[in-house]
Amino acid sequence: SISFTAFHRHDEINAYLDELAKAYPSRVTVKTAGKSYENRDLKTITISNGDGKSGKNVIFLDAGIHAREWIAPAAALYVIYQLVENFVANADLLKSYDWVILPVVNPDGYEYTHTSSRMWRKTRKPVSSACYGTDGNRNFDFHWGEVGASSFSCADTYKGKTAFSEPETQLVRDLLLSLQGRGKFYLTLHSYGNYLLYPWGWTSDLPADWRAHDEVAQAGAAAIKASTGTKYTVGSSTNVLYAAAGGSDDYAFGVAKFPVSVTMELPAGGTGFNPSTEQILPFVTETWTGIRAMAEKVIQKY
Ligand code: 0X9
Ligand code: ZN
Repeated sequence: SISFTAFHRHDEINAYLDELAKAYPSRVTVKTAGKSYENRDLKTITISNGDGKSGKNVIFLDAGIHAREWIAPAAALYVIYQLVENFVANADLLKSYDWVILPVVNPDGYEYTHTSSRMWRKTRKPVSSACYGTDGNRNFDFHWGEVGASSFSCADTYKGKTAFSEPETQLVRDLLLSLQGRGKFYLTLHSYGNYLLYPWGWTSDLPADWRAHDEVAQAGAAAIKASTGTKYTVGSSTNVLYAAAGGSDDYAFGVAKFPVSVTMELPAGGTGFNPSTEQILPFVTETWTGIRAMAEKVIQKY
């Protein structure tokens, strides 16, 4: 099992996934989908209800593309914990859908924030003699580099030498494309600021079907508001936050054709990227309430 009273290292997170695969072989499949630049295993966990039916619709959730946003992988672990270890209470979420979860997209950066530099954001592949790392959320090949992304390799929002220059973003791309058709909801967890964001991130224009996104995101915000009183701002990335192209959310919607694609910016807890360990459980519980409500809405719609 895993605790929600500490932030876990990448090895512990992977060990938890492997432990679940062993304990629940009929409902859990863990795969090493690829490797990070520094050769860490990028593991996905696929969760089903064990009825043996294949080809179900899929909810794909990831977290930790930005290294320092520690509450995001913690929230992904809580989703995994609920769907697997609290299966009976959540059986409705697995009846007609499977869930695929990648809890740490950028383990090299994540480990670096634990060992060396708490505020690191990017990947860890060297890009110039002076600087390391690309912003994974500026590296996807959809209107890549057009707005809100830096060409300067030392910048925190560096877009990368080319689109998909990073093994970690290539892996998310390949997962998204492999799920095309079955993938109905892409949810990517970040922090912080209490936002539920939907496309587009590259233009202030709204997608034709923005209402579907809005309905799902509003359901999440309303559920959280009702449970804890926490307020989330809902809207398109460009319109409620800022324009930034090359994000995974725009790619999932614009290229991999997930009908609903949402970026969830979790709370800060007054300490930015560094919530106290006492805040982990309340934050991830509240986040799960929102994710659950959004998933229910998606399942009802598609
Ligand atoms: O800037 C980002 O990548 C996200 N905010 S964060 O503070 N976690 O860095 C927001 C991304 C929203 N989506 C797009 N702009 N596509
Ligand atoms: Zn982020």
